[in-house]
Amino acid sequence: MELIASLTSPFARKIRVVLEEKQLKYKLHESIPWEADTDVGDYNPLGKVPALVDEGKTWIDSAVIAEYLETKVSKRKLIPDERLAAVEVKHAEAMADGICEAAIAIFLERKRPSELQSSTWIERQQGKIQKGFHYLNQQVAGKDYVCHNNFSLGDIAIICLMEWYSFRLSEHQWQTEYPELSRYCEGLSQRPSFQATQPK
Ligand SMILES: N[C@@H](CCC(=O)N[C@@H](CS)C(=O)NCC(=O)O)C(=O)O
Repeated sequence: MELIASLTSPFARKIRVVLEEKQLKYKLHESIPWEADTDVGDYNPLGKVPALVDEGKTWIDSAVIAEYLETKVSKRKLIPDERLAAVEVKHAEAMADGICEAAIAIFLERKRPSELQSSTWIERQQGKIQKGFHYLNQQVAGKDYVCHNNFSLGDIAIICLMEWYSFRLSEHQWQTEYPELSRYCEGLSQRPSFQATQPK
């Protein structure tokens, strides 16, 4: 099994955490999609990480890859068997991934020459992040896990989002604004699979 990933991508990190949790051995093929000599396009026509090569087939998109790994290895479940419960976990994942896309859009916009940056675009993304964090703060209030009192792919997506956000957009001290989300993240981030995959 070979994972095409960059070490800073929150989407690739989701899969690195899933692989750690399921104790699956894999080869890490590091490739940064933004670099001129990247070979990501050889694996994913969309030029995005992560991609996973397994048994002669290449899978793309972190949500799809996580589902593939769950189907392949049912031990140490990250998506429940019961269908509605599984949709709830996928919903938490989609929310975290969507917020992450908005945060990445800001990060990329700020890399452009300042005269080309759009403050309207950045504000639009900030609105998604603000509402998204508020939603997550409510979802995890008083809880250790986002769904069904069990560790799941939903928790993985949220931790990968929040730690990427703190890593890349560190000027926003979100912890005091969203105390329940902060408490939840502090508890979960001690897990060995998160400790082993810190963005750097
Ligand atoms: N929905 C995709 C998003 C993947 C994604 O956007 N990856 C970023 C890195 S964090 C990327 O490779 N971007 C390169 C590009 O957009 O060209 C997933 O969940 O895998």
